[in-house]
Amino acid sequence: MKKEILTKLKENPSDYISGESLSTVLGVSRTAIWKNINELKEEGYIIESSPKKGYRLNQNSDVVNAFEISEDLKTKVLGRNIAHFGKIDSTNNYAKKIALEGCEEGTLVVADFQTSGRGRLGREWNSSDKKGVWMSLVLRPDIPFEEVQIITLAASIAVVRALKEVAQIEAGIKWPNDIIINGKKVCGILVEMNMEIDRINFLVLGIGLNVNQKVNDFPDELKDKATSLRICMEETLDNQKLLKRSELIRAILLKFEEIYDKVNSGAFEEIISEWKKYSVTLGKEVSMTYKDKQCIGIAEGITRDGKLIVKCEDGTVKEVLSGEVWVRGLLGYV
Ligand code: BTX
Repeated sequence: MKKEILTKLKENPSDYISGESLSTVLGVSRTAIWKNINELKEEGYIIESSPKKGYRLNQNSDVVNAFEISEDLKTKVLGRNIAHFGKIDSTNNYAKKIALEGCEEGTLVVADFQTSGRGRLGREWNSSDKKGVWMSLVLRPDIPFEEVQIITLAASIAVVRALKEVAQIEAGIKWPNDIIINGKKVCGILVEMNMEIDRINFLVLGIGLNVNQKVNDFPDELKDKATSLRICMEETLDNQKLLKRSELIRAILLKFEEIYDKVNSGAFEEIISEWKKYSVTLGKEVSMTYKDKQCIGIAEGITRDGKLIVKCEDGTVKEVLSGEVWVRGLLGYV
């Protein structure tokens, strides 16, 4: 019933619809309409009610749920099966659990709030309530496990493309997994792998994108290094435009599916060449820990499977899989 009411409200974005006409069209009592409208409000929809005119959906509603994401979703596989949570420990944890139980490829797990959002190497990912996109996808790619890094690069490209399309923001990629705007991190990507002998059983691709935070929504230790789309838009373009998390999720799913098809068909060169266009790492001085030694060099390129090629000060050239590489002298948070 809630879906039907929502559909009716969305069909008439600027007009009020009376409770009476909703109850006639949907064949239920006005009390039932009133109860469902209240439930929708509790889910986060902003519904204006006027005793004389009826109900109208405020276009500033920013709600994430399976209904909102699926509406007009153009993907073939990704996000066709959705698990949404108001609150969860980590969408990656849940995605791993259902992947082990055999869920279908492309299953999307998304939450409004994560109590234990995770970054790499056990780091925390700040995932405040309804302020960002906290999502994980279950993938079963047809690639050898040594090439898994290409998924991170592909996902980074997808996010950059989605931000350009939905928010007209040009973001950069800091190798291997940070999306950067104005020198600050707006999005992080965490890929976790489950293997069987020498092949990938499944991957969980976690994406955390800051959307609606204001500076003060971040804890002190993140204020200088994190940003959100809202902050960027206030600083730059159109601060009236409200970004909807569901719209961003749809865009990320579609952009990622386009690139994921290339991953599965082995078109890695195309992916790498697009990634290079957005990279803020290539050509920069980097500092890294390699086999327990500190090494400084220039990031010169990237291999077919996404390793960073670094020419060190001592003249040696190293290929770095992930570990720790900091871009020096460019970004605020080295
Ligand atoms: P990372 O290890 O590259 O980055 C983690 C670091 O980023 C933290 O140590 C902190 O300095 C900084 N940080 C923490 N929270 C934020 C934030 N909201 N914005 C900007 N910087 C932050 C990056 O790991 C991978 C993050 C993946 C998050 C997604 S959300 C959905 C999925 N579920 C889950 O538990 N993790 C992923």
